[in-house]
Amino acid sequence: MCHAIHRTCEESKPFRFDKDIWGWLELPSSTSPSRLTFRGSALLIPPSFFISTSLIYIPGESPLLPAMVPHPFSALTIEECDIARDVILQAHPGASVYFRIAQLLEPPKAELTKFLAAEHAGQLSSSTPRPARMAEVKYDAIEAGSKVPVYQESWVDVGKKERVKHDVISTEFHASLTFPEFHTFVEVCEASPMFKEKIKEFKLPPGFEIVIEPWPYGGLDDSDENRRFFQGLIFAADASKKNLDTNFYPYPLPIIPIMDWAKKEIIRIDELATGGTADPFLGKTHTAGVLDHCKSSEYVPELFGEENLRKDLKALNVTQPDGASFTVGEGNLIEWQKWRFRVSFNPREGAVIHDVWYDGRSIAYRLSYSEMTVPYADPRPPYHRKQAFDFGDGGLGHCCNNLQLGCDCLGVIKYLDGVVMETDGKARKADNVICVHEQDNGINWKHTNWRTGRGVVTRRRELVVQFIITLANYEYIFAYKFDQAGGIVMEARATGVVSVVHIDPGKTADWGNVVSPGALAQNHQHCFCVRIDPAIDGYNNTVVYEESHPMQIDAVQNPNGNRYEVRKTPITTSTGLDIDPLNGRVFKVQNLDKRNPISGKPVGYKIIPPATQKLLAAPNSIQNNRALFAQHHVWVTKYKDHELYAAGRYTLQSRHESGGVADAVKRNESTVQEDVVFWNVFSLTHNPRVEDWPVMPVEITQVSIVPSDFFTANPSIDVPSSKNNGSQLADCCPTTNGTNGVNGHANGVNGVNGTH
Ligand SMILES: [Cu+2]
Repeated sequence: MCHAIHRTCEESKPFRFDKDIWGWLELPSSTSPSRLTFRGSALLIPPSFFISTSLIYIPGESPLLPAMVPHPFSALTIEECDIARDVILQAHPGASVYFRIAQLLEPPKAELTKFLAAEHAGQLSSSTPRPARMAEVKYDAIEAGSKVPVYQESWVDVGKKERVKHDVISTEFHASLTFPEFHTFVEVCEASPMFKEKIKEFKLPPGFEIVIEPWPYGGLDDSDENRRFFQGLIFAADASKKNLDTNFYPYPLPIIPIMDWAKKEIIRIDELATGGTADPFLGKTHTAGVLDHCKSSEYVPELFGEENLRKDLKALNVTQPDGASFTVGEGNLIEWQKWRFRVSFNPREGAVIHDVWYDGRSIAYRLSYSEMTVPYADPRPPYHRKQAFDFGDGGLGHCCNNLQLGCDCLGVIKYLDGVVMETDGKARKADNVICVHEQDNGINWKHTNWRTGRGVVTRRRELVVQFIITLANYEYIFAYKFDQAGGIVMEARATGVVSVVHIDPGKTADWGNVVSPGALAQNHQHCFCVRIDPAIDGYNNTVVYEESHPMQIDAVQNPNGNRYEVRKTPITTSTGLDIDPLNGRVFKVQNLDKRNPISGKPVGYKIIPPATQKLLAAPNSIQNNRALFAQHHVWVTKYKDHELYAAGRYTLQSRHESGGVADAVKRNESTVQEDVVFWNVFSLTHNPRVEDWPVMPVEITQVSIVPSDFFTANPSIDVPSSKNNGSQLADCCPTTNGTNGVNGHANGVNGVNGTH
């Protein structure tokens, strides 16, 4: 039922616009023209206008339909994907088209920033120019009369239903892979007489069945023809357990079948050495009963044994009786505390954060996880080809988990959906690919006046925007965490099952660790790259690195030897740089045109890259050449539209990184008070532990982005220090004197006295 309204808004009181209400809204004339936030967009409106859930009508202007025009940052809708598909099909009449990826092509920044300026000034109106909604569509087309698929990419203006750009991509590059390609690989493998013959050489334990785990082929060898290949790691599963989730990874078989995609044929089966450090890199040392020494290790509770699960965990509930403190508006506009930003989802990068503001000041234009490569360090061929690019090779949109209420996050959670296009061009909603929730992360700030015992403490509340991907054996949990002190953390967690290969009984190998009998988890790295497109009080910024160096004793400058020198070096030209933890190197993105009124220094944000290793593969190795982005911890480039991917647009089967950050810095552009982009590469050198088996506990790596002379004081000083009424004394432990326990706080303060 609808409720018509004709009412007057009270000045400065928010008018909550509920579903099913429509009518004329009058605003006090003194406020004319007024600002109104409608579906996440700030609008400038006259005192009287017609409003409904999907429409604002201002007399004399054409009706504004914000609901039908997505925000320029919003991902493509299903309808827009359908239009893009239809335009592509019309452009290739009679062709067979195989769609790989369709996603929003973000508008040119110069155009979009004008729109954003109007949005933030509350001046959006129906006549504000909006950037065209553009789809970037990647597909193969087999034209009528041809049998050869040709990979191409098009830009489609969705509003005009027109293709505006079309490129046939050189066969030097390979299109990112799709899930159906993986399924085809499995089918071809299962049907292959060569594969069946090879499997017969193994004497599998009774009831065991073959499991094929498809992998990207990795970097092409010089001897490889530049064709599209797939490879697979082969395992065996104990089917007698009658549970599809039985863990097959403890049973690796020493073969890797290779499929030629064009022929849909297994063309070769690589036989894997199964020896230890002292054994040759090639040649067979295993016996026919290859799995005889392998042991089951289950993790799903029904196979692990419910009776084996620990029983002493009591409930820990996160309750938010008043609901969430954040709101999610139209166009995934998230407002929380003093933060305001948008979230979008695309199949290549997952969740992306746009247009980040704090307390009315801009911080960043765009934050994203740009790329990740996982090179394996087992020197025996063909393991140098075990190197996935988890963003570029496949696009992770299809690998994102459907997040589960009460499992992946606790508390009051908002889930956001994505849209992905299937290979037949059908767009579908990917449910719950992003979750947004608040969490408590211990103490934020505290001070106790030891003279009086009066302490003031505030909790560190964070807003988490998270997505999780499953890539065969591994899981990655990526999060953006916003805090109440103006800081952001970009966090990657690695979990899942470490990748294992077969090893003979009793042997060990320097390039890995035996994590289960017969299963060697190979050493590897996870090299991540985050892309930070800052906007510190505007888009023109400068990156400066700051180091703290010891100083010699000097009668004038350092008479007592306690002084140390803080050196600041601005990055004047696009370049790659490294961390230097021993000199405390931190990077600051500053706006040199704006000074902090307290310190007189430029306003800025400090980026603290984690102290991790760079890519370890040798210079000129194939692994290194295709991941040049991982040669430095930091890259500073000048912004260029659509330059988003650290290892370039095409990573699958690459021999050399092309169009990534290493190429971008070669433009030698000025980066002083320019629109700069900061890329941080960090890694997890993962020499597996037995404790990583059968599923590894998360390894966490974080990049901190914190204000540095941006504000005039601790921005979270206004966070209330309310006492949590849900907290209670533990009754877990026998106490000799309960009263002492209650006095614990005051006693602690007195204890400080004792140390002075
Ligand atoms: Cu790992």
